[in-house]
Amino acid sequence: MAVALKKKIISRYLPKTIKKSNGVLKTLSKEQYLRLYYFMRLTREFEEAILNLYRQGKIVGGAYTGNGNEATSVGSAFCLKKEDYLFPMHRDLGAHFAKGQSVRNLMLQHLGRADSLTRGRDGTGHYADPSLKIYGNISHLAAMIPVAAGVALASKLKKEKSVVMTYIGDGGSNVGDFHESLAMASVMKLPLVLIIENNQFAYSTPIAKQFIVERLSDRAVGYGIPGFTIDGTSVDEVYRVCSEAVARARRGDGPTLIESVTMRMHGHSAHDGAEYVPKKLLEEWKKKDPLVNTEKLLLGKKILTPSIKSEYEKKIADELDDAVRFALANSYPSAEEAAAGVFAE
Ligand SMILES: Cc1ncc(C[n+]2csc(CCOP(=O)(O)OP(=O)(O)O)c2C)c(N)n1
Ligand SMILES: [Mg+2]
Repeated sequence: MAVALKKKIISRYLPKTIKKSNGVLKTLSKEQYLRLYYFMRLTREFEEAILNLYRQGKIVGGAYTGNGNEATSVGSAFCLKKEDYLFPMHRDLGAHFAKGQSVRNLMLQHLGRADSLTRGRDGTGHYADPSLKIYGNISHLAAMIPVAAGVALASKLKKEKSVVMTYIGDGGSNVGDFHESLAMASVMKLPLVLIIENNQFAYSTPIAKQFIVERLSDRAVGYGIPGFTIDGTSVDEVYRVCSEAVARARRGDGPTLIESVTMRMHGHSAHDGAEYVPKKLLEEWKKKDPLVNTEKLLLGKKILTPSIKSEYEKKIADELDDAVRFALANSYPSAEEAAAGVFAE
């Protein structure tokens, strides 16, 4: 029921708004399609590896996945250039890869090791890598949006022509920071792209108990900026709408709000069996698996061939093997190192 409703919403809203574009819409090349597919597969398999390590007791803290969200995380960050800024959330591992982060660095990070980007002080995505302009998530929901808006303001003042892309969940989009940031970003025409990943749940709270607007992109109207609701399982659609929003931001025309509709296929994190999610809903969304459907699409277009597919499978398995071995061989930080720099003297 919820899925059918969402489908109706998506199909009703999409085409009209996209066609209004002024010609910057890009079609993906064969090479781009293959890279998107590669990153999506890498993301899915990296997270599977993390879940296995979690079950083996080798992960300190939680293990979050973006299973079902790969087209959104990869397709959106893929639109960014080197000079753009990425502020991903906890379901956006794919965005880190698309922005150039290495498998080894992300594995060190997830295993909380001394040579990770947080030097072992964190076991998820709370790192920053200024060399790649990736600023990992702030746990307090929506607190990252004012920071991203601030960076967009700095970029504008410095005339960098850089774009800032950030994300928030359906649940997090109800927090005040979300609205305050959009109020400021819209008035100041900041180069910000804000993506709401509507994955139907915020922990155990379904969207029906979170908001009564028909689509979260309707909130854009209140700030006088464009709002789009897209099928977040279609990498094609995610890329097309996000690249349009990025182009708009780069032109100096201000922020865009994008609601990407997906499903959280796993529990909130590995400890959560998500018994509260109706099985039927999961079965319906399983048919929209972004990785499976992208694979079908590319095989159909003859862009992906069985031999390229097995080459990718092998490359990913090797990369993950290498990264896991490399990270496990690295030590944890000492207690002193882990605590250093956390509090101001
Ligand atoms: C301000 C704030 N309130 C509560 C939490 C605890 N919390 C962490 S994730 C989460 C659910 C987030 O749901 P949503 O925004 O939909 O993102 P999703 O996990 O579904 O991707 C909650 C309640 C928090 N981190 N920050
Ligand atoms: Mg959610």
